[in-house]
Parts: sequence; structure tokens; C-alpha cells
Amino acid sequence: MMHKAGFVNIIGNPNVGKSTLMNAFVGEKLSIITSKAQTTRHRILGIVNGDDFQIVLSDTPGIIKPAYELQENMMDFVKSAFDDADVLVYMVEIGEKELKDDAFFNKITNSKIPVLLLLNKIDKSNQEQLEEQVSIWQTKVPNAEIFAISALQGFNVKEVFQRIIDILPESPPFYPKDQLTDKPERFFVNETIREKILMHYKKEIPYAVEVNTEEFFEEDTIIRMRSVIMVERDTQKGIIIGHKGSALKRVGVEARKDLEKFFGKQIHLELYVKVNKNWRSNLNQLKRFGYNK
Ligand code: GDP
Ligand code: K
Ligand code: MG
Repeated sequence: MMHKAGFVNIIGNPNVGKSTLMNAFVGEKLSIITSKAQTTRHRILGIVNGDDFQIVLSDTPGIIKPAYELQENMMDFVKSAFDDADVLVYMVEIGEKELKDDAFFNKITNSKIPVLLLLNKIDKSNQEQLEEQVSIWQTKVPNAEIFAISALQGFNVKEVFQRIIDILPESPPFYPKDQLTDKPERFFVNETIREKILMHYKKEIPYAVEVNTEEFFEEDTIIRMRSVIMVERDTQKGIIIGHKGSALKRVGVEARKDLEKFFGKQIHLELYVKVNKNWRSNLNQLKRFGYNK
């Protein structure tokens, strides 16, 4: 039986729906999703296995102009997504004008590998607007094959999936057929907690936060975990904890619910907050948190 396999790397501006698409393909919530830019900070693999194919998807951070070391590292993840792709998925959304970074845009338009341009969120548009946008994008990225989709509602997602399988080269699988991702379990604990922080705290707080799960003990019916929420300043620590610990408690309760779904077991989650000055600009700290390529 012929087997196909390859790397399908999803890139685009912040908030266009890259992580939503990846989760829709994989059928699991591997990537956290919020309405805020810079929700995704890493390159995350989602592996979709069939009898005769393996699609290795990469979700990446939205393309931005880096302002500090953490963001430089995030953009390195995006760069790496160009290097090993068999198919580039360039995602844009209805109403979007262009990519904020010319270098990345030129890489896409000059790409030697197949580019699928996904015009996402068409549930928010009408027929006329849609046709107009498709023709604009066809002119801008003539080497791309365009699909109008709604990652959220699943419209045209199956068609894109099928097209990817068509394009994939003949190859044995790159990962064991029962593997879902390249990230360890603790990574998903960190991300789930960070998603709740993105949802519940304002402005700069989520961007000053990193989460590190220090303990993860799996027993028969329960997993016991202890995670530290790192912030850059004492004032931020106070805000995260909230009045009599109420804000932190809400994060813990919501994260635990999601984690119970994700792992299919009862979860005991202990959270605490620590100040780590300027971790976002400190190369050694960033390495420890997995931001080296
Ligand atoms: P990313 O930053 O590119 O990874 O985007 P996310 O997947 O985190 O999604 C950003 C926001 O757009 C979230 O609020 C999603 O629910 C929303 N979104 C994603 N896909 C669609 C879609 O097809 N239609 C609509 N209306 N919203 C979407
Ligand atoms: K987002
Ligand atoms: Mg994302």
C-alpha cells in the first residue's frame, strides 16, 4: 500500500484562526485559542494519522515585528516553519489587507513548495465580499491555491484536508502512528493555565506571564500537578492572585476542568505565583522555558 507523509506548516498574521484550524484537523485541543494576539508562542506539532497517510501539522505564532527577546524567539519558530514544509498553509482572514512583514510575505510568494492560501472566517462575510477578496488574494499570491473556509464552523475544512493528502509526497511516517504531538504532557498543562490567564486578565498581564509545571504525578485515576505562574513584577503577582486569592482560584478551577477533559482523569492542580524579573528578555530563562529552537 502506498503511504504518504509530510509537514504542513500553518503561518499567518495573529488571530486569523491558525490554532483553530490545527485543532479542527487534529480533533483535539492541542493549541490554546483566544481572541488575543500572541496566544500561541511556540511551534506546536499536531499529527493526524490514517492507514495510508500521516500529516504533521505545525501551528506557529502569528507574525509580528519582535520587540523583545521572547518575540524574537517566537519569530524564529515561524522561520523554521518555512524550512521543512512540504505544504505551506498561509492563512488570512476576511477583511485582512496584508501580512505585516514583507520578508515573510516574499518567502510565501516565492515559495517553491505548494502554498494553500486559506481565506478564513467566511462565516462573517457575504458572497460579494468573498468573491472580491478571493480575486484580490489571487493577484497578491499567484502561486497559491485558494480555499475559502470557516475553521470555526468547519466549512470547507474537509476539502482542504483532502487536498493536503493529494499533495503530500510518498513517504513512510515520520512519527509513530499513535503519536499526536511532539510536546510533553506538561506543556499542555502550562498552555491550559496560560489560556485562562489570557482570558481573565487585562492588557499587559498575560504577556508578562509564563507557566511552568514543576510536578506531574500520574496515578491510576488521578493526576497530581503543581504549576508556577511566573510574572515580572510584584504588582503583577498581586493582580494574578486577586482579592483573597479569588482571581487565581478561578484560573485553577477552569484549568482543572479543561485538563480533566484533555487527560481523561481526575486532576489535582496546585498553583502558585512567583516573580522572576525580566524573564522575557533573559536568554537563559527563555531557554529553560523551551524557547530555543
Ligand atoms: P491564531 O492566533 O491565528 O492562532 O487564531 P485563533 O485560532 O487563536 O483564533 C483567533 C480568534 O478567531 C478566536 O476568537 C477564534 O474563535 C476566532 N476564529 C477562528 N476561526 C474562525 C472562523 O472561522 N470564524 C470566526 N467567526 N471566528 C474564528
Ligand atoms: K489568537
Ligand atoms: Mg494561535
